[in-house]
Amino acid sequence: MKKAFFLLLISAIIILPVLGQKNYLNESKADKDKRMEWWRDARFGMFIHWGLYSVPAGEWKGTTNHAEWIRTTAQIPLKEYDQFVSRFNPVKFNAEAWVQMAKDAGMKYITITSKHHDGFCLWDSKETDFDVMSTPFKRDILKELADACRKIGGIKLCFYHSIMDWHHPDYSQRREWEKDRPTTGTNRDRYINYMKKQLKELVTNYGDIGVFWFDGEWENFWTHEDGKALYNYVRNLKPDIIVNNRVDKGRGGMAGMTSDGDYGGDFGTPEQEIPETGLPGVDWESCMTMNDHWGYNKADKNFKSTEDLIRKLADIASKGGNFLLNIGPKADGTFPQESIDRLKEIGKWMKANGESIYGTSASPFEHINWGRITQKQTNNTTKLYLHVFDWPKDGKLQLHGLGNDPKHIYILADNKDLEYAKKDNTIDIKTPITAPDKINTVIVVEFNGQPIVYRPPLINAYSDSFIDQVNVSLSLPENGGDAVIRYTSDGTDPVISSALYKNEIILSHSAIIKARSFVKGKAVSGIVERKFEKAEPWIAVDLFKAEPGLNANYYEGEWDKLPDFRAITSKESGIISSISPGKYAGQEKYGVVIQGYLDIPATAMYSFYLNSDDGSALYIDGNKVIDNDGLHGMVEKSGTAPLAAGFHSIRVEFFENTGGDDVQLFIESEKIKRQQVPAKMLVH
Ligand code: FHN
Repeated sequence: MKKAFFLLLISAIIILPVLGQKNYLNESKADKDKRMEWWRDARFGMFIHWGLYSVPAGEWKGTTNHAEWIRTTAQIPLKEYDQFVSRFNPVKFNAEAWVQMAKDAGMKYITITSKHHDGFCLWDSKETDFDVMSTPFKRDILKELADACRKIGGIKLCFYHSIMDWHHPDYSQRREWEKDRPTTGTNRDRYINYMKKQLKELVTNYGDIGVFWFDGEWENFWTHEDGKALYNYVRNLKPDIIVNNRVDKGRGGMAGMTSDGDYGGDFGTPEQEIPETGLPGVDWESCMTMNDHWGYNKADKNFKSTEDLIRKLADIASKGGNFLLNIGPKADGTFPQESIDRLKEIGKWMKANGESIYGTSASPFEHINWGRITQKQTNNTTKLYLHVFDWPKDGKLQLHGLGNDPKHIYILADNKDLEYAKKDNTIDIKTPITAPDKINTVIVVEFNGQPIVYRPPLINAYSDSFIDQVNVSLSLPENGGDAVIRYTSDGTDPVISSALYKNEIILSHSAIIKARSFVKGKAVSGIVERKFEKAEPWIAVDLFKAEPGLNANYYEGEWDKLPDFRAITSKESGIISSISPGKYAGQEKYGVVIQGYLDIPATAMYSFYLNSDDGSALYIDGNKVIDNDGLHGMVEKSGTAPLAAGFHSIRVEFFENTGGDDVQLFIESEKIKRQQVPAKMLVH
């Protein structure tokens, strides 16, 4: 009896604390909506990448294209890198100036690197001496920022925190060039506990932290189970904290959205890109540099224009996302002047137009050719904010497809009323000849109730170009209501007397299809058009002998885009049975050229999809069909080619810099469902 009681007592002591840990992975929508509310309203934040890497400022032994990755990209041994600790002394750092600049730019939160991949901590951590208190500066930077946010108000402090750590001995996934740091005796649990204790410091000692922005989750060191556990850990520390999707393993490359599954993370994190369309019900934040580097690089003067940044902000908000715009401060603690200038100019625009960004939701329209649209409902009134990039030259701005009757249309910045007329659900707005704001003039269209939007029909077809014929179907977008479709195939605008769409259109010649929705004899939507081109199939070649597989030539080197491989001597070559990195998979700083012939089974229009990390390109019969070049995560680009049955030359070029690596090619036609190009189609 005694023993059973003792076991019960022990198990209660062990289990209860765990039971005290709430599982937030199945949080209710209502609870999440409440927690995310400030973040969704904010729409605009400042990213800050700052640390020891700002000391070399991107330069190392004559090369100048480094930044926050410099310890890896310049292969700096740990001991040599640690010397930057004694040189980090940002005497001009002024937390209140930073916070005020973010606030004046119209930003609502700051996400700063508490610890980047190099492991250096910007705060006074009791868990390590590899922190700012070991530098000549000896001030707790994050604490000064937290105090400044509290004092100035209106800015939430958030922390970027890297899971990957190139300094802590127990983060056992070393850089492939690091031969001087053996992993014997390392203990991953010890590292994870170290990280958790530091996260507890950050969430306990620095005020009301808004977001943990994790990063560096992609290495094998970190698992999906780790991700779920860490998400719950930080949520239990601070239940209202928001956590990005890089806490776990569900992120789909640089496109940043979370794959289906039980992954931790509250929002997607597209990086250096903006999704084509918003995703209803999905929270996401595009993070971008102002120039080409996250950390300060003194040679990088390739700053995006203020126009580009303001339009990106509007584009992102029109798709229901947040914009996290990066600053890479200098070693002395100041922002680069180019960044300061842009923040000021953005702030001027936000001062006059911030209402069209904050608390808005995605446009109810699809593509708008003169700009973007955001919307906001207050009580029973809707305001559409028309972000006009391309100001009409004829004094008339048209908005097609709005079923509501406007009660007021005006320019947001100066409340100047604009005359307008509405016919067939098209609103013609009379605009001044010159744009009040050449970057982005916001016009408000105000009406009662929820927006009623008649979207133009969809023009569906396998491809815009075809060989013999293409079947075109027209359809209404969801909740198209009682509309019907009228269309033309001679390029003229559809009118009430145009053909009523009933059955599939079969085109055997080039044509422009235009379509429009009509309700009770009246046009209600904009006009959509799609151009179809008849193409001659590329001629196949005869092969004297076709052996299975393709020729692969491997090259070693470090590039940020595809080199001219013809000018480089290959390290080795061989035969490969698929489009893949082959024997070099998992390595870094290499390139491969795969070439031979595609055995095409039937004459048809073929679609190709090229996925790669990093850059790649596809040539067929010498034509560049896909350009997927550049430094990026696993990204897919597509292209089409009209091919006659038979052999066609194929060449895939691919390079890997650092990080993940892969290259895959998919093929599809109306008769072949999308698949990786099978070995039986690859010969040399
Ligand atoms: O490797 C990091 C990089 O240094 C930078 O912090 C970006 C910002 O999102 N995140 C990782 C690359 O995806």
